[in-house]
Amino acid sequence: MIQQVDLLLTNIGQLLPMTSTGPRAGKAMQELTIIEDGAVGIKDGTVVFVGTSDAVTDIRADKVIDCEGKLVTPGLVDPHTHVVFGGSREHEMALKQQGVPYLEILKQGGGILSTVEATRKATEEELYKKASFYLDRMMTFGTTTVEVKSGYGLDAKTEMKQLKVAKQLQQHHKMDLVSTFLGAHAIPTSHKENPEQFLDEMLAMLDDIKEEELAEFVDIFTETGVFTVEQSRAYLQKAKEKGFQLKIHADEIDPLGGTEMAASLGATSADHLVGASDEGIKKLAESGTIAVLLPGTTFYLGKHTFARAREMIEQGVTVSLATDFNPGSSPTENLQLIMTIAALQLKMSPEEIWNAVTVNAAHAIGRGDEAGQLAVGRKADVVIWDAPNYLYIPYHYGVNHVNTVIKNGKIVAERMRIID
Ligand code: IZC
Ligand code: ZN
Repeated sequence: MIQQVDLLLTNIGQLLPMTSTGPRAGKAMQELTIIEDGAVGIKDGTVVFVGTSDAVTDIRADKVIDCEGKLVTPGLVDPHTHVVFGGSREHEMALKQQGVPYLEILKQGGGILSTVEATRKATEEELYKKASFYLDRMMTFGTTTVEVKSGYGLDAKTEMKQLKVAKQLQQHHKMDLVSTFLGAHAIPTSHKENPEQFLDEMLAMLDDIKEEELAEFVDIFTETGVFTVEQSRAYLQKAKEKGFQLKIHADEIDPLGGTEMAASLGATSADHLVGASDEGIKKLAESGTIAVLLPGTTFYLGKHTFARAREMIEQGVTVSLATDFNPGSSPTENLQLIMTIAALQLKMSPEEIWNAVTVNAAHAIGRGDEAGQLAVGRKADVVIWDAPNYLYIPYHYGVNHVNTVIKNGKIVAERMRIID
């Protein structure tokens, strides 16, 4: 029987379907199926065929793309970003060069708090336009699903403004977004002496956030000078009771034990984990809490000690990777660059890296059934890369290897062109 499709990709050099029944943990992260001389058929925004080119004789297509031996993968998933914010922090680079630590800049009212000031001043329209620009750029780099956090308001009004902008982006931007409430991102100057009261104010927002469907996850920055493990545990426990899934900024700078706490609360993910203890790693493996590693942040903070990805994988942890795109510690939309840093500094293999930015990243944001895999019946989020094989993306670094991005079956980005 002849099958009619809207779009057919043929002559794919290496096709990575990334199909997996669940997240890939530990040694299973090394698994990678490669279809050579592959083809993908798309109809009504959905994948209807994945296989080899010689099997497509009875498929008719409105449009055919000859992939000329290129690599084709699912759209990338970026499971940790702070895309909605006002202003920027380029002035902090000189402070960093002078050796002023990230947490010291924050303590002096800069860092996150300076972004809070700019975000409070910005209108909803301004925030929407700015975030939309960054999301467009992410898409041109091959990302088709993104998690986005609030946390630059630190008061009910501005947190709501950020969450509403995220919801509007969810509804109108081509990117798929998953929203996280990070009201507990820093202690605002007004509550310096009373962080617990501040956390209560943030908790008081949860019913409205739930009712208006403004966030699926609740996150907290557990760090020296920000929130303690005890405060974080009590806060997250209450969020969990209200039906939210949990994420935690854990052990990013100082090893406080946020990793163990994340695992014991059954968090969906624990993120950063540079200072995670042996015990913390063991607990992640046991609980299935996904480790979202952000090596671009470690690199950008000028640190030399990276998260212990090798130990995590050897112990059976499910590892994912994200940009942590934010105006302070990781101003980049480029997940391909993070893949290179993961190879060089986390010593992750190319196979582990591809699992980390597709199937595992999707599971880290509760989208395991939707994103991160190219399979019949799933939405057609596909990237054609200007690369002959999957090893090539982490290898040739700092540039954009995207040839074509397809989102829900439609071409939404094409490679940079020189205009004569
Ligand atoms: O704006 O600095 N680490 N939060 C926790 C951040 C980095 C974002 C920022
Ligand atoms: Zn973050």
